[in-house]
Amino acid sequence: MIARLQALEDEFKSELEESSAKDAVLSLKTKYLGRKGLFAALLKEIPTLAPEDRGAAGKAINILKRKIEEELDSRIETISKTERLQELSSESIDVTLPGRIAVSSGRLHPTTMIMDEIEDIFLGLGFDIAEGPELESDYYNFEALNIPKDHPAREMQDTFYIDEEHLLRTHTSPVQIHVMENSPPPLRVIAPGAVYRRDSDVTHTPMFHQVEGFMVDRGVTFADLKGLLTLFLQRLFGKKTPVRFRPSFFPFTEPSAEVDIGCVICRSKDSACRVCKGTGWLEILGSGLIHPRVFESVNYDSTEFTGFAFGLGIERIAMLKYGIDDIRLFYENDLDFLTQF
Ligand code: 2U9
Repeated sequence: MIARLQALEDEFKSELEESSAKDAVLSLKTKYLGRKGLFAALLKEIPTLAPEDRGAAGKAINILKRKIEEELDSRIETISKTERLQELSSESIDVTLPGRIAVSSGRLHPTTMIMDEIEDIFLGLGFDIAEGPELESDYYNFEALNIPKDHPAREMQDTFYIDEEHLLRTHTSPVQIHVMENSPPPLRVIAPGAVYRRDSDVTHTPMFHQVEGFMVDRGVTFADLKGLLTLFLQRLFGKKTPVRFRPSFFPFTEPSAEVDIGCVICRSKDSACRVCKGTGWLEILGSGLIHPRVFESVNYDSTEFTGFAFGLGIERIAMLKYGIDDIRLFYENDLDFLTQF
């Protein structure tokens, strides 16, 4: 029996050596350890041996059986581990590889970009930012700004009325009225936001954006207005940009001035320039010293305080800066247009 077991062990070893696939090792296990396997057959032979040999034979069979079992199990485990590693490495994803579809990222609308730039300049000059409702009363949009009901200036800004008393604001000036009603001078504030006018052509959309601003204190003069607006425009368009002031009229300011900059497209050098029409100048904003009647409506003493105010249209600035000739392009959601800036 001992010699047979030795031969069996040798045979097992050479068979195991040749079995590298998991299936082959599993069938070896069946061949040796299965219910109808070689060891089951050996154990069945024990009762046929001489009684004094049975104990030793049984023991030897079981020792070899356990040894073979351990070797098979350890081989199966090694194969399983290798297979799992191969599986993992074939399934792994290299997250650093570039994607197959180009992902386009979102970006700011050109109007927002100009608005942010203007806000940054005024924040740097010590101004606060104020916002207010787009639905306003006739009083805040017109009356408090020295534009009475029959005033021809109401026709200059064709208005969307909600009812007799309410409207969509035609400028952000009502924000400044709210600010003055709620805080005493000195004040330095800008009011950016959307405004609405019944108008639509290549230079007008029914909704557009403005930044208005004002400063109120003792002793504010027209020289302060000129100094601050020149500084602002040269920060926005470049240090060497020429700036000029022309007399104008607005009901809420007296005296009033329109402000031009030297053409940023042709640098005032092209008599056929499409943008400045050969004049060399671009009208950029309106401004003036705040009318004493406006101060009266917010209970500011106009003998003690003076102030200046100004207003500009954002889309117009973006059009001039980027050489765009139709304002409606801003609101057509055409990505080919919007992704250029
Ligand atoms: C208060 C007092 C005065 C704001 C001003 C302008 C001149 C002006 C236009 C520019 C182009 C509007 O977008 S636009 O059509 N604005 O010309 N705005 S002075 O004056 C104020 C505002 C508030 C209390």
